[in-house]
Amino acid sequence: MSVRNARDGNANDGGGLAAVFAEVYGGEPDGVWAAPGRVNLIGEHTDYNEGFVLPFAIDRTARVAVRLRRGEPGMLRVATLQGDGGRVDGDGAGGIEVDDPGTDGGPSGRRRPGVVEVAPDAMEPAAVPPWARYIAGVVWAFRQRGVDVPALDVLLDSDVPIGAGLSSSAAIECAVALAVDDLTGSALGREELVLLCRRAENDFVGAPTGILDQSASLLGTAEHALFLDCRSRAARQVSLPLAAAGLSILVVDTKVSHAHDTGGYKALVAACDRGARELGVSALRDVPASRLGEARDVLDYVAFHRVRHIVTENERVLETVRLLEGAEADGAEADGPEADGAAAEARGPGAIGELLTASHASMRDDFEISCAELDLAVDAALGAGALGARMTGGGFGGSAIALVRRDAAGTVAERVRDAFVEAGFARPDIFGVAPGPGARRL
Ligand code: GAF
Repeated sequence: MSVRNARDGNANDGGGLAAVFAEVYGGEPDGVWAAPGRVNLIGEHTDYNEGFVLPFAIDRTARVAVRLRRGEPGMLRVATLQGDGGRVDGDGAGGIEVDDPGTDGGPSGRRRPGVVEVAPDAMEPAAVPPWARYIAGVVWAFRQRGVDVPALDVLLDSDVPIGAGLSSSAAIECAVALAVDDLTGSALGREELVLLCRRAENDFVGAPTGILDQSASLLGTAEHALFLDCRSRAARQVSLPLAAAGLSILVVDTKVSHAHDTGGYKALVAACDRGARELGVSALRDVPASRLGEARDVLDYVAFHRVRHIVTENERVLETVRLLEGAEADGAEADGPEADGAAAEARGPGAIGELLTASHASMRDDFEISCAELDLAVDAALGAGALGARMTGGGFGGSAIALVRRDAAGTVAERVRDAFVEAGFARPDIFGVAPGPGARRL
């Protein structure tokens, strides 16, 4: 049995999107920009605790065709090829005007998506349908920063699955941010765009998230994971030569969907803040493992367990980086599939499996953000020979990842699917991902 690649059957190149843009808005876009989703290899919920993360950009992207209508006041028009995004239900429309979607399709033969119009003085979350908030929020954040963004037409498409814990929303934000940065000449630079997108997500969408997702999407590079210190924002590319090591990473999208602007994520942030306050530090990053005994004595049950996850997870990230960089330092020995044996598995990607699995246990037991489907995905993958497995992303659903030997990928996927059928769960979507390039103009 084979495992399909992430891009099979759903890629939409820039030219295709530009052609649909012309049908929808009339006229060519100024360009098409793409930004990837991410898999977080390890380092979960450490970002807003000023700790360490190690995500990689995946080979699935959100793409936006964009045109500035220079000289026109700042009306934003947005449309999407995803789902029924262009259509909003009666009372959700607020101050938005929604075109009737065409039914005949244009030369592309596809149904023309509806266009949502957002007047500059109606630029607030309640006036924008949920899918469009990530676009409007970025435009709003540019304007808040004093960048003069004129009227703008945007057409979105994406093959990052929504609600799967792979940062479909950050991918949209980053694609739009790069487009607006390029077209307005604001030249903020990628590090600033990370912060701007986070602001859009925190203050416009209303999700109190950290900088993990936007950093992976904007700063990621092919064949590498991004080691990021979320306090100093120092970033380093760490080689992740999966194919050369004879390895793959499988994503198991459980189809249990999650959202971070709802209560669960906010409660976690609040518990971490409480833990930090009661331990007298500005962020949990500053709690060493040697203080966990004391933390157990002074904190309530919930705060202690959240703190313990953050403290141990930061250590696991550092150890993962050590193992990956140790292999890099070994140099030539890591070259080629021939190096798969004992040496490659003592260091390098083949050596990080146990850390991934320990991270999952910590999220399940201390952070309490797993669910039956994620636990089953992890257990079934490990039972089928995966080197390590963990849930990835914010939790409460979404995806698990499994580090597997390439030649065992099909078997692992099949065993996970069988386990889901046996448990009576919905059929998961299972696919391979590779570390791909960060956001770019197509
Ligand atoms: C979500 C958030 F958006 C990130 O900032 C991060 O906190 C992650 O959950 C958990 O590691 O993806």
